[in-house]
Amino acid sequence: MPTRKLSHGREDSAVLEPKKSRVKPPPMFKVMVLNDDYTPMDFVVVVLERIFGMARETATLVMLKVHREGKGVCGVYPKDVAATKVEQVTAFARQHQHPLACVMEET
Ligand code: TYC
Repeated sequence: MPTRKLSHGREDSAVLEPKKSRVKPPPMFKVMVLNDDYTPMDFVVVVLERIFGMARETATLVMLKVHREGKGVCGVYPKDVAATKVEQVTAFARQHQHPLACVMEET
């Protein structure tokens, strides 16, 4: 078994330093929806509830921020999860003939 560093040089100490991690945390990606002039506000709220698990009140606040500011973060995920969210939003929007755009960006 590899040895662990003691908090002070004495061999009989029972206190171990936390082990230094040798792996980087995975890169994370923000998933964002973009404003447009055609997607109904109610539809964006449903997307935020269904795909990002937001409560209606939070979803409404995020939708209004996107409407006013042009884009907004829906969540931050590892790459594969973020890519799936983008696909789900895009597929759901196209099924309903809305142009809603969703993109991901490394944090
Ligand atoms: N701007 C849209 C409207 O006025 C609403 C909207 C909000 C669309 C957020 C997209 O990501 C969006 N109907």
